[in-house]
Amino acid sequence: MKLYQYLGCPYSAYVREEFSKMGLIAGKDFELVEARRGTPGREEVVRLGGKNQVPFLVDGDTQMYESRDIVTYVRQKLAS
Ligand SMILES: N[C@@H](CCC(=O)N[C@@H](CS)C(=O)NCC(=O)O)C(=O)O
Repeated sequence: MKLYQYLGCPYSAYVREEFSKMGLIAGKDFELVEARRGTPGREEVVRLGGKNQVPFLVDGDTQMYESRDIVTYVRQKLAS
């Protein structure tokens, strides 16, 4: 899983915090991709998902914007 995000974004922070509560470790269980405006990561977000917005999750064929949807998706994935 790749989570496109940046430090000053509160929605990104929410997802990082929830991932941490689930016991997920960046660099091990998922990849954190820097995606503030003007970065290659942000260009990838727009290219892949078509929207200029973070957080953005890519998990195989699944792509998702919206912090709450991302948290719900990963929680359900871990539970299954
Ligand atoms: N409803 C979205 C809001 C996400 C959002 O507003 N993200 C901001 C950054 S914190 C964004 O991408 N703004 C456009 C930009 O930074 O270019 C969510 O919950 O994920």
